[in-house]
Amino acid sequence: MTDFFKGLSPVKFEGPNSANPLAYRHYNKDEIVAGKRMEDHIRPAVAYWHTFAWEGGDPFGGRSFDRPWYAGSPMEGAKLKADVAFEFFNLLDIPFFCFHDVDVAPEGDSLKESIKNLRTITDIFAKKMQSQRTKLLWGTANMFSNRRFMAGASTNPDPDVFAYAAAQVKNMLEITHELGGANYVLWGGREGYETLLNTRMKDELDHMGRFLNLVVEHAKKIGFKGTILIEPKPQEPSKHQYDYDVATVYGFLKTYGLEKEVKVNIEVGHAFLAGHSFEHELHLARSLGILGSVDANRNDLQSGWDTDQFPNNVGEMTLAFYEILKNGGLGNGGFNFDAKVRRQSLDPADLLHGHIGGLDTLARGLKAAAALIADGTYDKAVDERYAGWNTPAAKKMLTSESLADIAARVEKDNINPQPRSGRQEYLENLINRFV
Ligand code: XUL
Ligand code: CO
Repeated sequence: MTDFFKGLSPVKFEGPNSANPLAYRHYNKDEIVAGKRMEDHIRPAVAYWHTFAWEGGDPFGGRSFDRPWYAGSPMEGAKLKADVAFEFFNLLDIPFFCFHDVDVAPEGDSLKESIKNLRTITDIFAKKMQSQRTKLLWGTANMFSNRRFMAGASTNPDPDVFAYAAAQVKNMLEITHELGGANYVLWGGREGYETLLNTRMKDELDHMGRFLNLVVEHAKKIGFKGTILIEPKPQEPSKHQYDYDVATVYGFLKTYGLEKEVKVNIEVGHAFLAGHSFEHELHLARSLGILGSVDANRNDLQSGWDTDQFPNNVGEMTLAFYEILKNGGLGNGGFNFDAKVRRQSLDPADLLHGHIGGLDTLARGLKAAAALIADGTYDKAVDERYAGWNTPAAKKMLTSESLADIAARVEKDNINPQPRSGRQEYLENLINRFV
């Protein structure tokens, strides 16, 4: 045991009336909601990067945190960080974590050395995962921080960078597989452009399509049964990113023949940056059959960048869980807290507060959505809005009638549509009854 969390005890469910700030008030992992344990609905994960690798810097200042693993040799630091991370998973009693290769071990002077460092730490993970219940929700390769990736990874004009990125993903995919990871994520932070003046978009998209096909092929070859996920984001760090939003990613997957192979990992803040709501992205993904997993956080509504705050909006999460429940759940996916405490939140306890608040918010959203669906009034209202399409005449327009047939029928039957209320306020009030 390290002494990082000295004096802090495992977080327990104490119920909504508890005033203990280090207890769950709503997240009760074994409680059955809509026929399933709460934990099995949410499948929550700690993000290694925000919680253990991020040092509290911002564009105007460096490190604000002071963690014991900053001192000494980088590999010793990485081992200490791993010990602290697994103690944290136990304290929270959280079933999953997620990591990038570079979050857990220092990069070496060559790919070979980087992999050696990485495997030293992931071997430690593997041992720890035998003795505690923590599992891997997903692994990913960081192909955006190192300066070699400043013009992209698979979309880089330099084929050597494409090759290096391919080698990195091959290794991280294999490690994810060996650790029993449920998914593998690709977020293309620099797969896009800074300026069109130096960019050939079609070439870059073709290279990205080829790269993803190579990843899917390798996953099959090694017997990885998890889901390959693309995480959409419209910009930041690049001015324009190719995986802009769910709709764009679906078009990309179709173009490169991958719509049956790859799903999406939808992040709340990224949806906002794309000018959508979180539920818009979830709804579209489930309609297209590509909803895979979720990066849970929230964005500051006044800022134009990705603030990665912990979720605390029950109304938003209710609408999100409505979509997820209607999708039949997230399958292999889950809720990764892609969220960080603010840079003034220096204490180990702050890491707990962030995750406790996030989990309680998700629990309330889940229960509200389950109650909304069980009540049925809302679904019925939407069904009624589209009920006209159940008539044989309407169905014929979608199957056999030509444009001319339809036009003739409108004249013959004197069809004269009468507008009906969309009842938005009624629906908003109805949903708020369950939040
Ligand atoms: C960046 C982001 C990443 C991905 C993983 O905005 O969300 O942390 O989730 O690379
Ligand atoms: Co994310």
